[in-house]
Amino acid sequence: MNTRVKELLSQPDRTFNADELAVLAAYFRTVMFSTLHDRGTGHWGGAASSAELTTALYFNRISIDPSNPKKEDRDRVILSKGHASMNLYTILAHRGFFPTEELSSFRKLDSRLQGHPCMNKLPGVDMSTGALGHGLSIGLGMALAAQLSKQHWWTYVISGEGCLNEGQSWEALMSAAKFKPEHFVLMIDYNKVQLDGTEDEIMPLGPLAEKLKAFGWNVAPKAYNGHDTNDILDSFAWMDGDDVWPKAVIYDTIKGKGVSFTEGKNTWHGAVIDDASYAKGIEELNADLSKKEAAL
Ligand SMILES: Cc1ncc(C[n+]2csc(CCOP(=O)(O)OP(=O)(O)O)c2C)c(N)n1
Repeated sequence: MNTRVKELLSQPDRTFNADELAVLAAYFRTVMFSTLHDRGTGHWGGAASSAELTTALYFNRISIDPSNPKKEDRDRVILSKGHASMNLYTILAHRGFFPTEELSSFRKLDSRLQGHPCMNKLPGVDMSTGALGHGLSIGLGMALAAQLSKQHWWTYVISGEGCLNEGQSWEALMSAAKFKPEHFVLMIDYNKVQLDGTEDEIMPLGPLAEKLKAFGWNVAPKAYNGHDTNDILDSFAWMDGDDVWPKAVIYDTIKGKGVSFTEGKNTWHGAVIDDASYAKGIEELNADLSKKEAAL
């Protein structure tokens, strides 16, 4: 770990600004890419897609306590696109939920870091995910639990558009619009590329914002850039803006973001990162990290 990142991560304050978040996300990408290469398994494309979204949530916004992972009134985050587990694991480790050294156990037998996140094994995981489309229904339950118990935690569901291909997501969208739990937010990592093709080839979702509105959701007035930490912080300001629930935010993202030859390619959804690709890719990721550090 380089010194600047170390300094940032050793700060007790967890409300980093946009430039600091950009450095952290760039660093986390290097960790994810290296770990997935070392282990010869896992999902790079989707993990790279959500890197800034998860970094901004965990290092700027949510209220959690890594020393008390089950704290009753903590904010909840559900990574509905559970195959992007390496993204969540990297964030949770660097946020203090478990030692960063444990990342190297990814997908080994008996590891707490399974291919898809397991809430019963790993502290910090609010829900086991992996079967696409479950996250929103579960998140709705958590948000309703807050309402019923008169607590005020926020519930965030991070969903790929693959989750929205599942009928269950649309049942949850209808139910949430009926019950309107406060502090319930759907964050859509909209990279438009899935496992074996593009969204348009598999199941076109557009016009997505209009559909969400028609289902009764309060939808952010624009699609934010999910790799621009300034834009993500603006989306957080929008979440805080009015009291109309539930809220949905669409983020335009790029699958495999950060490595030129993986960007926008479904073939890099879950491909093994071979040595030659690793050498080329890590050079690009390190260069991006250096550029962002220089801008601090
Ligand atoms: C119910 C279900 N069907 C199929 C799969 C196989 N699968 C895993 S990831 C994926 C595509 C995910 O695409 P998206 O949600 O857009 O994620 P991202 O592009 O961010 O990786 C599919 C079809 C699954 N995990 N669950």
